Amino acid sequence: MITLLDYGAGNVRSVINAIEKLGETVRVAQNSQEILAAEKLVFPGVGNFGNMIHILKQKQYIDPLKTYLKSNRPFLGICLGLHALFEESEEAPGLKGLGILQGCARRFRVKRSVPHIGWNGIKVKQPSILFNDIQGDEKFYFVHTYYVDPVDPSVVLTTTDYGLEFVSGIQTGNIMATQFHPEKSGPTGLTLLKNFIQKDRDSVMPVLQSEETKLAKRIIVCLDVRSNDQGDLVVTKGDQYDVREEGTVRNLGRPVDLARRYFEEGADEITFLNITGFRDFPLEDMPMLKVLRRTSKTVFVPLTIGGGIRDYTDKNGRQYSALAVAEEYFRSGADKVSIGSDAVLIAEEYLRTGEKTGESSIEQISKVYGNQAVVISIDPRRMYIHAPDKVRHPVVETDIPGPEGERFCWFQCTVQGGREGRDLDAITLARVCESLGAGEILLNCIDRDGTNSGFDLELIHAVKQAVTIPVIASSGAGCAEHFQVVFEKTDVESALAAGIFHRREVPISHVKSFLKDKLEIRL
Ligand code: 1PR
Repeated sequence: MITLLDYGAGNVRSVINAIEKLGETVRVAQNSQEILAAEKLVFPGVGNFGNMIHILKQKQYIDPLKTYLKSNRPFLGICLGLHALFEESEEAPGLKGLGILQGCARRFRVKRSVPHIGWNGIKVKQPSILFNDIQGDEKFYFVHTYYVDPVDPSVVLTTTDYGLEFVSGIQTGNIMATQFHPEKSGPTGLTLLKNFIQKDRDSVMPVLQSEETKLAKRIIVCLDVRSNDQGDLVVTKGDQYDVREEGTVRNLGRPVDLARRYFEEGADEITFLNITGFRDFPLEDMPMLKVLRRTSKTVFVPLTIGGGIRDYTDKNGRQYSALAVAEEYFRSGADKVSIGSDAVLIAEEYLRTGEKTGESSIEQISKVYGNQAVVISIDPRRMYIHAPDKVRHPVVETDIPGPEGERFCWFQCTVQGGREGRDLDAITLARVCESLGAGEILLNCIDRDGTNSGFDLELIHAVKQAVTIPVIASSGAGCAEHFQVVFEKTDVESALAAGIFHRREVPISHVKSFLKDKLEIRL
């Protein structure tokens, strides 16, 4: 029996699902007595250090946790569950951690995109039960802005390179903790978790040792989901956002089945976009939540969900906050939420007033769940102009002239699935959202969506240059070469596609085998 500490934030469902898949039962600790009585304790933390410590204090979990840890019973901390062991964190100055280990969590100050999101390797520094059946050259899924800096080097279990060599795992006695998420690290992560769960494992070193670890470029599959005319939730796919063919919604399969297929085929991440979320309120759309719950039982890579994340008043006048919607998505198995239409309205308001209110969905969700949990999905469209001074938006000189030979364009933001264009451009939107606390940009492109003609490199380059958070290039992938080009020409961290995978035109394995000698990827 594994006892799991759920302090109420982030996606603990995936950890429960992963442990249950390995045949072990999980009891979620409901009070301090259950922490004290645990035989093996897992502490998965996602979100913000300050928020976590406040809740641990409120629930009076601090002392029982310290008592448990001092008794040297088996403990596995994940992500914030690692940071919690230290004295403090730069994420919440002045607040004390558990202080079991001396040192603190520091913010990445590197010439790379932050948060550090994606699949990276480990360099193992001491033997551990966790490494049975681990070769040493595998990649694990990371998503964080802060890393721990222990005073005592003998507690370091693993390190990882990302602009600097940081501590990605610690071990002292039976206390183990990782910065990466084993429950999101595919089969390798499950092996590591199994080693923690099983009895009588030997402490071993992996056979291979990496010299330097590298972050892999991620290949993401996107499932655009909506109800078809019969009311069934289906994966659909549009051409330039038009998902109907001869009047009916295209049906490319069932969301849960397709997500499992993509996990098995090696997708690094899966995104669900509830594309009619702008008009149907997600908390009334229980099928979508069910999809997420069922998917997270079989898919052990990160799941992002978008659609309808905004404040909402139902027909009875009851008000729901965007934070409540996001909370439900996280509870159902999402690791990140993506905000589309609401982000545009938030940015417009911010640009009008110049004020950060702390009330917007972006600010509220990132404050509780951390920046890395908030993705901004942008749906831009090219607006051609003859001269750069014709608009007040950032303009690019384009190699793809407009219908009247225009040589300049700006990238107009749209809302409601491309139905309405706004007086705001994608570059400014990305910048504003980053400043409000977003952790990643999902950059679609209406002109390229479903065309198989390759990514819009000019758009992607312009947005990537404007922000320091990771960018996901999306829309237009038609072959494996398109991924190579977008990675090499724009330096984005990940690329997303839908149509070529749904229609089985190009398998994920082909994209990866094509890229493997050219770029760092996860095989
Ligand atoms: O505005 O917060 O409710 O979120 C709605 C979400 O639904 C947004 O993220 C928006 O991008 C998405 N969406 C709305 N309508 C559509 C549509 O297609 N009619 N889908 C839509 C956006 C674009 C990509 C697509 C790539 C790759 N889909 O996600 O998967 O373009 O396609 P490809 O590889 O086949 O070219 P809110």
